[in-house]
Amino acid sequence: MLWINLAGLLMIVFIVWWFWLFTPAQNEADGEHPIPILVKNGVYEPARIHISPGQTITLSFLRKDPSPCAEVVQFPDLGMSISLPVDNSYNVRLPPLQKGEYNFHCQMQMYRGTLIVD
Ligand SMILES: [Cu+2]
Repeated sequence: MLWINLAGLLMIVFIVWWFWLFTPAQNEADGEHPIPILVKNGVYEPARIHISPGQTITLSFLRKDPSPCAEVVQFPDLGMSISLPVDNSYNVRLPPLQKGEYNFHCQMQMYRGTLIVD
């Protein structure tokens, strides 16, 4: 009897998690949640990020590469240049963007990424 109650409880927990708690994690580009970007081994991960026009988006850069190459991330179209700390997430808030593609890269343009606003 206890078993059945326990199984039922687990089922409820699972359903709550699946329908209410799990869903927001999929909507990373909805403007509420920062989009994590890993800076490691010469690449931004992900390097192509889809976002919606007119939304205020936050990118959360986690720089794992201590080399000076990875230090600065530049958004030339937005006139932004940001120094990233090593091993600490750093949030970069972007202004609302119009449709189009916006490149971002390190100073030497070895790290490269693209924001796709569509
Ligand atoms: Cu570089």
